[in-house]
Amino acid sequence: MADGALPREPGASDTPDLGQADTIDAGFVLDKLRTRHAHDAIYTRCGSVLIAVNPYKRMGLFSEAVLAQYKNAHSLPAEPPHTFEIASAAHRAMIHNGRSQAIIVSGESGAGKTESARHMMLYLRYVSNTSPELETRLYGSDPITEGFGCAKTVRNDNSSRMGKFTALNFDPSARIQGASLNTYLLEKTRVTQCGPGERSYHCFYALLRGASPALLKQLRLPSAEPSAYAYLAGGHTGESGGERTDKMLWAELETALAAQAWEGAALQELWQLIAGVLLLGNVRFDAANTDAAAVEGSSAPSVAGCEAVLGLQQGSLAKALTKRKLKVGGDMVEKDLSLVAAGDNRDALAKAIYSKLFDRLIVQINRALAEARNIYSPRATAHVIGIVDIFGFEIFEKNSLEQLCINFANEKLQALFTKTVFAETMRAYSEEGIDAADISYTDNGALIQTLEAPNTGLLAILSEECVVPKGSDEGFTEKVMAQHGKGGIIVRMKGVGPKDGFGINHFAGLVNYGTRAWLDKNKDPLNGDLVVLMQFSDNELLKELFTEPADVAPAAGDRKKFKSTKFKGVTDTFSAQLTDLVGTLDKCDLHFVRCFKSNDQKKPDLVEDAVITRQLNTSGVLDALRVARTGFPDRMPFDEFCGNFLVVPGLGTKAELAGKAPKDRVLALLQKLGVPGQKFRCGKARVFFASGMLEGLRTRRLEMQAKVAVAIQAAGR
Ligand code: AD9
Ligand code: MG
Repeated sequence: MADGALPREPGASDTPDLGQADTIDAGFVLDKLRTRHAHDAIYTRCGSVLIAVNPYKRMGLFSEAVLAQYKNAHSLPAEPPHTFEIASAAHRAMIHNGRSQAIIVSGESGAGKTESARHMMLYLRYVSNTSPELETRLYGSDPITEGFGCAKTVRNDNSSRMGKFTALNFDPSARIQGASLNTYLLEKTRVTQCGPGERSYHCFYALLRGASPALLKQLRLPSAEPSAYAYLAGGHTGESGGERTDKMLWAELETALAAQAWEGAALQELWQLIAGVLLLGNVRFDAANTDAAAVEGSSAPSVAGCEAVLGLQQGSLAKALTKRKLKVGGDMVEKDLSLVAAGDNRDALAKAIYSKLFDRLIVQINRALAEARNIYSPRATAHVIGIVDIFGFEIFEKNSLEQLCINFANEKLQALFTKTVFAETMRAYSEEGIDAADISYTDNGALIQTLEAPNTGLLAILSEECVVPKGSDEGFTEKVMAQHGKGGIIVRMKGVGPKDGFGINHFAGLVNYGTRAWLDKNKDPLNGDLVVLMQFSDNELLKELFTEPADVAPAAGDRKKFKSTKFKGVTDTFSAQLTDLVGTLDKCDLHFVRCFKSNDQKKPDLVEDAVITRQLNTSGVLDALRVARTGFPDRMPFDEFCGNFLVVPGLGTKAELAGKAPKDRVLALLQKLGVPGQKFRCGKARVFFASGMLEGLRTRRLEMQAKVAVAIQAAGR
């Protein structure tokens, strides 16, 4: 397709808006999406929701000509559905209604969320005359969030391993002023292990393949080969396979980091931390010493290198990894750690350094953005347009605490989704002059409460179990079942012991969660001795990362001290972030983009029905369509209804009803058909039917026509 061309619409009879269809079900939606995809129409409207099916090919849909087309459009639905249309709708609504707007983009990994968010950002930049400073500081920061927050997975060569909320600020005259960035739930485990075919974060490979041999030497890295580092060697060690090579990313990172004031010593310290993580991974412990861990002789260069780049005293790291200081009576004594505990210690430190560094990079981006804003537009922010690019619902064969957090986030966003769709439905009824005061819908509020209620919710039970003496994963599971096992939301998990997990009936379906290691995952423990060691580092950046009040749980033995300060587990932090996000979104007009994968092989021009059906359920689109049709789900324009039923013998002739207004004709026909008043409502141009009514009328029409045909045949014989 030529650059700048819009997607062809399949034909006049095809509506690009599923919300306008007479009746709706999964088969119907699947059919529509399949047909549209075959015509390269990758976007489909579904009321206020845009469904974007990943084409896995470049189609030239995002050129300047297309941007201009949406910017200049008089009315939006007249244009084919597009991510630009959603961005434009948000921008126009902000100007006309003076309200903040948010666009929630969700979908499975690899479905196209980040690409869609990027396209909408592109549109907002295009229409907002962004200052050059903001351009560099916001859009220029992309390589940083991608380099440090994205990785190759089996599903996506450039998978974002965190949720992201980007907010653009506008002043009272709708001039763009600045922006801010929030990230959620970075996947830490990837730092120390990546599965077959997957990679760790891009920045490691960019450093190894992009940096000069002199820099690698300064960073004490013995090789430029990813396979030389234990944390990378278990996964794919080649290029990510995406369009950008590691060398290209390195060049982009150099520019992007410089624009965020990462220069000179600060920049050097940053890369020292990344090198430190790689070197930590190469620290091995003597397998023979299971009770009293000791660093293996061959790892001495890695330990020394690590100490050098992390700015630690010689000999301090090996000791802190293998021993632990304990207070016995009034004295401090040193206790040997087991082989397993020392390994855990090393990995926990690597993860803590990396994730704290990531957070620091985001803080720095926000600082730079705030500076740009103060220079260019110091007026108060009046409105915000935010874009949420967040992990979609996950149902894997094995699900753990990570999936629960992700699915909890999706439940919260789904609640906003159904609330918005319902409000729109009510607005549509009111515009049609239909009394809908008695219509309500069921939402997922009970499930959200089951998860987040203070004291009794699943997350509160988890954090409590992290601090009680002898708390355990089994104890947690038992308590959850005792508290919630009878309500139908949390159920016994088939095939495992009653203390090993449970199922949760999410809006998207039943998900079975195994609860092994949940306490540890929630505590995310980092040995206090290591924290202190980092605080005494000569690497100023590292020192700063660890001097904030430790939000980590002390290991077993420190429980008393621990309980006195309020325990904040990983899920508590995430839950608080989520409450914040939902609070922000609640103040905005919401727009939704649901990204769908067309197939699981990342192939262009291929639609797999099962793949689409799976996402229809988990995306909540069908649920929303049901809510959109609450009360009177089926609808038909007056003319169409008359066209269908005036021809039915026995219901009166065209002549008899000819002089009447369309609405009166419909009312007369419905009376003749004997439809009770509570089963339909007449709007201004359409008649709305209660569930099943229209289908019943269609069947009756066919039966009546068949009867007459038989009678005519009999008479003719
Ligand atoms: V993840 O949850 O971060 O793993 P995303 O963000 O949903 O995932 P992403 O946007 O990264 O997926 O898209 C995955 C790949 O699909 C991209 O790298 C592109 O190769 C491809 N893609 C996605 N959207 C489009 C599109 N509109 N046009 C062409 C696309 N290719
Ligand atoms: Mg992404």
